[in-house]
Amino acid sequence: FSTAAALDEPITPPVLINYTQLLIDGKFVDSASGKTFPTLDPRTGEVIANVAEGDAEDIDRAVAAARKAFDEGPWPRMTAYERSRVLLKFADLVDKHSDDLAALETWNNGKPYEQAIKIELPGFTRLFRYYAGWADKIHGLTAPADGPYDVQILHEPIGVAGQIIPWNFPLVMFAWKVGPALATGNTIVLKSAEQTPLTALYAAKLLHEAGLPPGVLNIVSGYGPTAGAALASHMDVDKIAFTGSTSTGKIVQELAAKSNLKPVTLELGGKSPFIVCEDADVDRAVELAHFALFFNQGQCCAAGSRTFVHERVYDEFLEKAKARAQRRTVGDPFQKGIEQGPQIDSEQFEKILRYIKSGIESNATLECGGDKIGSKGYYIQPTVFSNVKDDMLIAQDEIFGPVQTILKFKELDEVIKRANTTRFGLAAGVFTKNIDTANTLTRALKAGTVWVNCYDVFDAAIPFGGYKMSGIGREKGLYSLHNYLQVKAVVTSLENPAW
Ligand code: TXE
Repeated sequence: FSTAAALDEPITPPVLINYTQLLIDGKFVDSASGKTFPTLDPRTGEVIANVAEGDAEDIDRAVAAARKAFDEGPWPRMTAYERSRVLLKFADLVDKHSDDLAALETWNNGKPYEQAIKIELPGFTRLFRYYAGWADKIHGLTAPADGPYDVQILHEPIGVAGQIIPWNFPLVMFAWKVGPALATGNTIVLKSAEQTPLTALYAAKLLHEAGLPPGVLNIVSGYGPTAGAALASHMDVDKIAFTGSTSTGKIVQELAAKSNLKPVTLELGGKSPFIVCEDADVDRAVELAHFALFFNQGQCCAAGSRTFVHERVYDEFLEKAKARAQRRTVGDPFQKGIEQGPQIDSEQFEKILRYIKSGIESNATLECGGDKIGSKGYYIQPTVFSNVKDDMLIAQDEIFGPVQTILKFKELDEVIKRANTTRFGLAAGVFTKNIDTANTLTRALKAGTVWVNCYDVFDAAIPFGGYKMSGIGREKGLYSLHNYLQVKAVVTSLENPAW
């Protein structure tokens, strides 16, 4: 991987930062307190911009704007076709600005520019186009009744949606939340992650250029315990959607319950198994397991972070997995051909190094990596542990970094049990040529997504979410529409009344 010397001279990002204020009621404004907070470059830890810091008072202003836009229109009263056209126009504008958005995403998050421009920007516009397609296809239902009644079941927008997103995929998370909420006619207050506030502001500006009326989408940058908590506990917010850690998800649900019982959807952490069966083509299994764990610096909720390998192929797999990790190109994410950039911030960086230490102390075998890279920023060596046991911390907790833990198994029943022995249930991977093995595993694994001979396939139409403590509800696809719709039954007597 790149040398530390190369990392000491970061490439100048090819983009300017134009939007750093809060976006409330269609206007960029300072925070009520006038406070700002620094947003950092993960390559160096240096400040790249100071951003308006929203807190409870700004959330109040944003919710008031969203409420007015919902109650007085025009957004919920525009035809669904008109709403759909705004979303389509927005997607076209994002295509035009995709270089800037990708550069900003890389600068603020540290992910490889090639990943941002080739995977995340196309995924972002695809998702908005998908939900633009749904906007005018949201039908109600009718139902039979035991009597002379006409029953209509209407699907109405829920109102003001609060949305709290994390830093690992700032634009993609924006799309998963904002796309379905707008398609169904809601208004929004979105709190971005404090580490990555920049692309949400840029994207929201483009949505306004595409014709979104003021107040429909408000963006409040700021911290979780202040701005985030104010949003989750707001009495005038009708729904809250959150993506982040399981511990913060619990807080959000509690705040929602203690305020106005707003419905909550949560997309939380994971410790997903990736199971390599005895019949696997080892080279392909190694490559896929590597991608499943190391993609996005290992900062994926769905990361295949427990690599279970059948004993018959274990030794060969281990040797090749180690060689693959050692070949991984780590360096300045703006450089071509780079697979891995820095971790998001010093907190995550330290947390990952602590888990690596814990793996060594618990007598897992450190096959490669295990240390930071360079003297600046948050780069970590691709790390592989073998001889990992189920009860080790590195096999139980979400590390959220480039640390692969490899575990050996013998029987299918045994691996099913071990794979499911976790408080999480977000995703799972299965690698086999045997259809019976695949069918057995896909039915037995307790996870919201099971990928067979593939991983991290995130199409707009495929629902995503977790079993157990990985979350509540599903995002993307048809399922996300229901998160933002109320159901109203209208029952009309068919009798000719006598009065
Ligand atoms: O998450 P938080 P953090 C996991 C991952 C990571 C760990 C901690 O394991 O190492 O979480 O990361 C907002 N009320 N994931 O600390 O705190 C916060 O401002 C309301 C998994 O960054 O969950 C941000 O916008 N909101 C994950 C968002 O919650 C609050 C992605 C996420 O931050 C709040 C990220 C509060 N009291 C981390 N406190 C995934 N599922 O993909 C914080 N927030």
